[in-house]
Amino acid sequence: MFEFDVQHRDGRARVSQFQTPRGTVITPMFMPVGTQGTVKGLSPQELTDIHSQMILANTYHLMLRPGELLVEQHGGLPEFTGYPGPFLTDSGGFQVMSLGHMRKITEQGVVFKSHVDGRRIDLTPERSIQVQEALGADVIMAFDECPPFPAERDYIERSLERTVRWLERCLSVKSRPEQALFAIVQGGIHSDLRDHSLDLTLPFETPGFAIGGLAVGESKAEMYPAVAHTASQLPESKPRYLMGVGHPEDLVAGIALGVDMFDCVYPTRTGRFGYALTDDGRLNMNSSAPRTDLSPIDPECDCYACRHYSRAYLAHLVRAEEMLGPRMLSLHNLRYLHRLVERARAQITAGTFQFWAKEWAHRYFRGSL
Ligand code: PRF
Ligand code: ZN
Repeated sequence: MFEFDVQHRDGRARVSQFQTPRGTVITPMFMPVGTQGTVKGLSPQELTDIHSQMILANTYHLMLRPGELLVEQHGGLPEFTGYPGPFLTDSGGFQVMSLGHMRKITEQGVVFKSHVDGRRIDLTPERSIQVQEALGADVIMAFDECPPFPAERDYIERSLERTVRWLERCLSVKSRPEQALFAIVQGGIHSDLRDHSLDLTLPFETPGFAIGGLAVGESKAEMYPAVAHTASQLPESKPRYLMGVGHPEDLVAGIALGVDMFDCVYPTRTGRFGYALTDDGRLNMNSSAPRTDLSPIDPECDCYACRHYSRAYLAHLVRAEEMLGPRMLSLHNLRYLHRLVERARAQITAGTFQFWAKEWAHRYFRGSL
């Protein structure tokens, strides 16, 4: 279980297989975000059709509503949601900090007021694992703290040390061998603090490691070196997950640096806002050009929207605020990212990834951006 086999390498990029109880996934992969146990607007059948492999769900949201015990009574997330494949759950700390009210962090954990009904909630490493075990995902995440950006160096250091103590507490209560717990490396954009986090975290030898604390407001010129520095010190033989990252160019850059797993709300959120991802950049469906364009969003794309609808029809749906519009743009954007990682895997396998990545970026940034 949780065997991770690297099958091809090209520079630092790699193609691997990762075995989970609900099926083998191929990396690099992009995980759609299903915060509330649903990828906004899309059915499980649609996710399967676009070759989603693993869905991310959130401890924070599901413990507040409908409550993890209800999900457990159904037999876990796949049974509750109808999506039969692998799931990963995030541990909740990051969501508390970005969404919770009146939150307070102590050594014990995080206390906050529920955004649903104002109840006082205590989230600790132990409670996060208890909830994640009830939700029943294949991969669960350690309870960590992701400091805001910018934050004092001193604070980031004390916080990453506490995150390691929390990791220890997570591991000591974890009881289900059929779930893999990934540790999370923190340290902001400081390479020495990343080293410190790595030194303290790697000895736990968890079945996978995440790079947390990035994509929180720093520039890409600050984020990419932090990813490179961290990824290069993670074990070759375990999956590497860059949390909350996301944009097409970040996937290509992250894969080049040896990252295997990504998640982000970007494709679905930008779709709901009326944007379509293409190799020529992000297309604004509210702009004038698509209104009269009878071609599909992307003639190369095999998603339902590209096979059945013109840009003009989709632009009409968006303007008329018909719900099929955001649904189809979300579907297309997710398929775009899945196709992007599929193309990256093919290029890594052929040993042509670096060349392809440069060409891809050249076209993407010459386009509508
Ligand atoms: N920690 C956790 N979840 C996360 C992050 C993190 O640092 C990020 C950082 N971008 C996104 N999601 N637990
Ligand atoms: Zn499409």
